[in-house]
Amino acid sequence: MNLNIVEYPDKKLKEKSLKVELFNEELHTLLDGMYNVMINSNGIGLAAIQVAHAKRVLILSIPDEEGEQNREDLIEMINPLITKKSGESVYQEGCLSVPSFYEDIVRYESISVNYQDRDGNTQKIEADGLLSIAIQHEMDHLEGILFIDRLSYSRRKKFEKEYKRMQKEKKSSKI
Ligand code: Y12
Ligand code: CO
Repeated sequence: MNLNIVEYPDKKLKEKSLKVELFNEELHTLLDGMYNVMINSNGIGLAAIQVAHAKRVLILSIPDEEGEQNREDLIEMINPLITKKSGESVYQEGCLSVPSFYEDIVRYESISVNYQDRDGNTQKIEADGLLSIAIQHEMDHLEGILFIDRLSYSRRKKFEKEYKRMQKEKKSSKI
């Protein structure tokens, strides 16, 4: 499967993703393709809409204590739903769809999530720390929300200016 990362300001990223009903080979091919794209791009999380598939699918590969991303630790979430949330934490987030930009975002500290795995089995996870933040970031993508949508008016204005400048520089360096 040939997958490419969709980058802001592409309107595709604003789409609300649809519930997955079929846990078939097509879904497994998408999940495997997403894993390759995420790892090759140095990412730790990716939602299907970031590779132009509007499905409620996300993957997470949180580095271990040695900073290694192990395939066995990969979490695949289909149709995730937050059932419990508490506390507050701030983390400097980044997103493969908004390259080279990082900002502090407030999220819930701890969450419980019900989801389905690639075979349609129901799973439950309790998360805090980086995993909790990453799940919330990726679940936002399923609603068409980017982390930059959570910035204050003034920080968002600053971002738009910087991002436009960076895109111009990128374009001119390609010529
Ligand atoms: C905490 C906060 C946000 C998440 C969501 C997942 N985000 C990522 O995986 C972001 C990855 C990323 C990778 C980049 O590439 C390199 O570092 C080489 C990057 O830099 C550029 O695009 C130049 C930006 C973001 C999970 C947990
Ligand atoms: Co993202």
